[in-house]
Amino acid sequence: MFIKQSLAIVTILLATSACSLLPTPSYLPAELANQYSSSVDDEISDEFNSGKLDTSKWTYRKRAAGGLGRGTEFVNFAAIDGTNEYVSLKGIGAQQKGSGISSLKAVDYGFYATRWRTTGIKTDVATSFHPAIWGFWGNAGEVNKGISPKNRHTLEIDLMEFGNWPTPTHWSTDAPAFFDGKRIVATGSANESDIDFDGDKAVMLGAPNETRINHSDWTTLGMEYTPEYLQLWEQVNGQWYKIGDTVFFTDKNTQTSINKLHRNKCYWLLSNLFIEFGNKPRDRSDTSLDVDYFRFYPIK
Ligand SMILES: [Ca+2]
Repeated sequence: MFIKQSLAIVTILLATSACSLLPTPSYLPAELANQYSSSVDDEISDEFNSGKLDTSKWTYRKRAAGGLGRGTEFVNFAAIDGTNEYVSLKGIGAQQKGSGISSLKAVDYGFYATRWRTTGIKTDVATSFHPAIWGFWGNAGEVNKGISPKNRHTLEIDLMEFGNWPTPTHWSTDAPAFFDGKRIVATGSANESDIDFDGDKAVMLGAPNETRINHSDWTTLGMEYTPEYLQLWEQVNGQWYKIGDTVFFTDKNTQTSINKLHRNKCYWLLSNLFIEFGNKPRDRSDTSLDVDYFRFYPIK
């Protein structure tokens, strides 16, 4: 009996010891552990490790200002290391086409985490492509989804969006609000009568951000979307840090606040579109938006 108990204790100690050697997963910022589920919503989250598009979660993007490619030439999978893969959304300059995928499920409050990089994006010349990871009330997909149009106030959340017209080429994080499908200016008014369609928007991380111009490095971003605010995070060397400005849901639209009427569920789009605005010279070098994972931890 004593031997059995001792063996059991030794076994437990060994098991504990073995576990302690494993790196502690830092999937969520530690200080947010009580706020969000420790498990992802598997209906929209994807590690992109299965070698092909999971059509129970994603559809190919359909509508776009520029051309959209199809098939594995444009949406393919490649290995990072071991069994970890990423989805690669190609932009092929000679064909003037980009690519994109859209979620089939819409979600709102929770913590979003995504690891991504681009290839082929040069900082010193305007690119013809437009990589972005963003939420919208419609998915613009081949399997088309959208939330009820009865909600006249809507919100777009650009977790990461490249500007492809200025140089240096850069990305930013913001959240333009819409009324009846048109963008609202940041007048500071709760009254929707003073709408200007060339308006401003709430900005979490402005652009250009000179410290973030090495676009071929993997970048891990997190974003809190709660009924009260939007907050961007970045994970560096396993540690999460808040970055940028908090945008609060209030009763008006400004650069730092969004009228809470606009809070809506979003479909999530991962896209690398071909878009050329104006007459500026463009670099049509092939590009890609590579995404290691997209995770959504619902709010508790
Ligand atoms: Ca992956």
